[in-house]
Amino acid sequence: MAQASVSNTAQREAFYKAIEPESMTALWSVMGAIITPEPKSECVPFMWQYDRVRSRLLEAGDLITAKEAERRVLILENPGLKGTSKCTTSLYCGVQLVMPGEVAPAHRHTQSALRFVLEASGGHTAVGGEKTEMHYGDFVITPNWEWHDHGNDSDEPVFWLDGLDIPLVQFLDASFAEGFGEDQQPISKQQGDSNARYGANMLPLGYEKATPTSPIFNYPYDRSREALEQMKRQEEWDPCHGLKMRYVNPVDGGWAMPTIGTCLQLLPKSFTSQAYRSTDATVFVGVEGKGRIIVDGEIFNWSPRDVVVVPSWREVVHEASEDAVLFSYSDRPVQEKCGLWRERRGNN
Ligand code: 1HN
Repeated sequence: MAQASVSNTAQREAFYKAIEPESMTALWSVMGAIITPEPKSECVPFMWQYDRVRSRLLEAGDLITAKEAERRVLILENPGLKGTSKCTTSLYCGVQLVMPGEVAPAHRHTQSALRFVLEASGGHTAVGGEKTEMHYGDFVITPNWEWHDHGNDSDEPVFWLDGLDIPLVQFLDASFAEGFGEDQQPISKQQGDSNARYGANMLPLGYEKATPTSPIFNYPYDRSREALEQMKRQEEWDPCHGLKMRYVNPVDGGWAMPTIGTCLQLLPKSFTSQAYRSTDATVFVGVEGKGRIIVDGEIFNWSPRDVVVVPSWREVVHEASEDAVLFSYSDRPVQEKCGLWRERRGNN
């Protein structure tokens, strides 16, 4: 913007220096950097191969217990955002390991979390007095300020992806956190309680929305996958997304989480998408099959459980040589609420 047309003179430089100790800055000297004609992000496109993350996590398993670490997680930090613990400018991503017999102690915080289960033959998480078992591909929600703890009663390690709105909460200076004081919170509800009440296309009569987060806490993969399989028969592909469904809050039809939008999409065999860009930087997780995400010409060949990040407003193309399924999350709900979200279909 203006910056290009504002040149530096010795007088102006002296003025900028003079006002600096008085905590003032001339807008015209920085305007072009802060009001860009289109998004300019430090976040870069990147892919983490699951095998590498998994073996490093197992190394960490020999180094520290889940209890001592509180959460044994390797952060997937964007190489363009080093030292910030961010995967995108607004969102965090990590992969967590809970070894057989371990417990990740109960705590709560104002950051909201999603879990996307990568390997589990019997791990569980407890939220708000209810326990849920975790299976591959399940999308599990930890709403903000709810007590949560994790455990693994099976004899295999459990791995899942954590997506949190940490950078967003940090930006707003709204972080609170506390420990429960015991490893596990008391369980007061039967397993499956929230899915019975809220996940059967019904709601208890008179139910009133109490929080902005979906009352369903585990969206099991088999049900979401079955929906995609049924719809696949219609072959009504979106040219940019294939078949993309968003997880909803059954109370109001909105996103399942207030700060993080989550989707599951099917790319049919031999599909090549149209070019697409949107203002919500997106974290994709491979679930089934193999595919290719091309970001401004840079190719990422993904397999199940690999993680690919696409920054804001970068051109993305999807290709799949076989039926392929991707889970994804972004800050789209926040941008929509603020009237900021934009997309562009096709190249230009
Ligand atoms: C957290 O509570 C979990 O509960 C995982 O599993 C990752 C990263 C930062 C802060 C809190 C969990 C987290 C986290």
